[in-house]
Amino acid sequence: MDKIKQPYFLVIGLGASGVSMAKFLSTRGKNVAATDIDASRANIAGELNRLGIKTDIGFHDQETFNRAKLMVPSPGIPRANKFIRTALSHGVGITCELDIFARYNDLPLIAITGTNGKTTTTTLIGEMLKACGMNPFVGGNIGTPLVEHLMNKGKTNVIVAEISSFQLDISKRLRPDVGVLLNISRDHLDRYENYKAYEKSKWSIFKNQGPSDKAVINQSIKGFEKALKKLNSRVFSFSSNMDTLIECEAKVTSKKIEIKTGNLNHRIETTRFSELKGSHNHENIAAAVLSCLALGADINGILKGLETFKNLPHRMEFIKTIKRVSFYDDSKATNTDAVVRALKCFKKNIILILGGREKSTDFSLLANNVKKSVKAIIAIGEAKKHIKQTFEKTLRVLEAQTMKEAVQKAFATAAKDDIVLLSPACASFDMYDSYAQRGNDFATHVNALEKK
Ligand code: UMA
Repeated sequence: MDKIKQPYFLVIGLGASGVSMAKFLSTRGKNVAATDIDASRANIAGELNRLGIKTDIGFHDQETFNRAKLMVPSPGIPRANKFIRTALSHGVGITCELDIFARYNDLPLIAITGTNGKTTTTTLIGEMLKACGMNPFVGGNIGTPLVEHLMNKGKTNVIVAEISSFQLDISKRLRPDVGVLLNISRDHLDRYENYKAYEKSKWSIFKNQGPSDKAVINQSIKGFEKALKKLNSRVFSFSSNMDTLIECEAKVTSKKIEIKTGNLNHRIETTRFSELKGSHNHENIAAAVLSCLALGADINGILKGLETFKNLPHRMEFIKTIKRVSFYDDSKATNTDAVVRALKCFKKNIILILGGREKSTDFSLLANNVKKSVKAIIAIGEAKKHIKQTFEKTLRVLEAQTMKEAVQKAFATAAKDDIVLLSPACASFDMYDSYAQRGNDFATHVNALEKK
């Protein structure tokens, strides 16, 4: 890299998050350098160079790291990365998108985290606030980096942000007006030292909150009681368990959600919302309603937003029924807990397409639910062998090299009224660029079955 003006910010990784960050810092008059280890990101370098941003593409140079004032790694790049670690040992500072956003943002912020259901809940909150007449910016881990809002504020009057544990890991300053923790279960164990470290990262969403802030929390999360003692914010809790530590503001049962807070006493009949199936989705609704109420929104507007909500693609998305076999795309289920939730939506007769890239995944966590409702497993991707070893003694496990083969084998195995469910419990990156591409490929091959 040519000589860079000192002092400079070093943006590490030029995916969605890094590109927006480099541009944002540059618009704020900062000296910026950026680097991405992937040579194919060269296409983005030209645009950044024209903004005066120096780039190292296709490699990382330790000197560029060591001479920076502050490093801003993308969420997918851990602090344990060797270039980052070495620079830290040379006294270089580190910050992240959340802290930079927190520094410049002056709007109310609802921040949603949890292992599963983040995107659905974030989107639902956005729809509810719109129905209440507000102008939310909906971004973060869901796809649009938060700093995009800072570059184009428009008429936005509230921020609704999906936040991942990766984003929380380095953050020191994030202080959401409403923080939301939906659930915690085993995920990303390839990145964290252990499960406890992952849990800690999730709970840290509340760490800077004060008495004027609100914390919307699922009481069923292990550690709730301990956390309650440490929280400074006002808690709005929800739960599907009837036996709770403190009175819930939202009680979730199989058919309804009872909301009780202040003078409000309202019952939501969940059977009316077929787009959001399963108790996990009812918890997402409860969290979304409480978050909007915590922000001061009106219940009638909130309910209007719920009425018109359409489920997101690749989350228990019904594709079609062919010869009485129904196909569902749940490609977004990238951990075992999400698969358990999906399996619970059907009573039995499931042909499950499972596999992809593991994240230190323990497939045996699926054993009880697989036993109850799965007839056969079609194993795909890098995890094929591990899946076969885990389940072959209990049920039929077939391996498939491609999604086409998986869909064809699942259909050949299915009888009338069976369900073929893609719910992989793994990341997609061994075969695809994203879970969405994986889900689309599944749907393409399902649609092709009819033409045979
Ligand atoms: N890279 C390096 N050096 C390395 C490793 C990677 O330069 O040592 C580069 C890669 O070549 C690539 C870039 O870093 O070009 C990727 O950065 P990234 O993984 O942070 O991905 P982004 O495209 O910036 O997307 C990130 C989030 N990705 C992750 O957290 C892994 C996106 O969440 C998010 O939507 C986006 O920022 C906008 O905020 C995705 C995700 O999978 C959906 N999140 C995880 C999840 O939901 O489970 C946490």
